[in-house]
Amino acid sequence: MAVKASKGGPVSRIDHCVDVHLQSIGDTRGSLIVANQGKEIPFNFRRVYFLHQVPPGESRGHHAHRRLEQVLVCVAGAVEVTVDDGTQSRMVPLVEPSTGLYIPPMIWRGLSRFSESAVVLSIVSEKYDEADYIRDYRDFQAEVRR
Ligand code: T46
Repeated sequence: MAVKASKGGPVSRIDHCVDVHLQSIGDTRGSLIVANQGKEIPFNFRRVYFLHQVPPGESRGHHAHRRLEQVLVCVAGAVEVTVDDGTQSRMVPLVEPSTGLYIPPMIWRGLSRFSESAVVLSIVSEKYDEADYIRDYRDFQAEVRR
């Protein structure tokens, strides 16, 4: 995971949202993609879930997590992920299953423009805990400023 400042300035929190390159093993039978804890996935993961059958025009997310770290991988189809650290935002298209996006804590994320039949895998560091969510953008900005 290489972290680089986005505009030549100091590294900010959004610069820690980086591509994750999964190991892809292909042969004549097709392709096998691997995510190893501690290698491609830079945290110990406790939970995996996926989003699918998202209706056209629908979006997901629109929240931040206080502690949770995440890697999102669009294992089928394509999706756009917008990440926002309260100061800067960036849109990251996920278009192929061997490249995911790492999202550290305290980043607002939204997923939109799901293609038909898109499946988005989420690998996360924490068990489900509603108290870890910040679901109001103004609350998020206030916590970022603190
Ligand atoms: C994220 C994006 C990409 C559970 O009961 N257990 C779970 O593990 C999860 C993830 C959700 N839920 C419940 C909570 C809600 O009642 O399922 C319902 C839908 O969850 P939510 O509205 O948070 O769904 P998304 O797609 O907006 O967000 C989810 C994850 O919650 C979130 O961590 O980053 O996918």
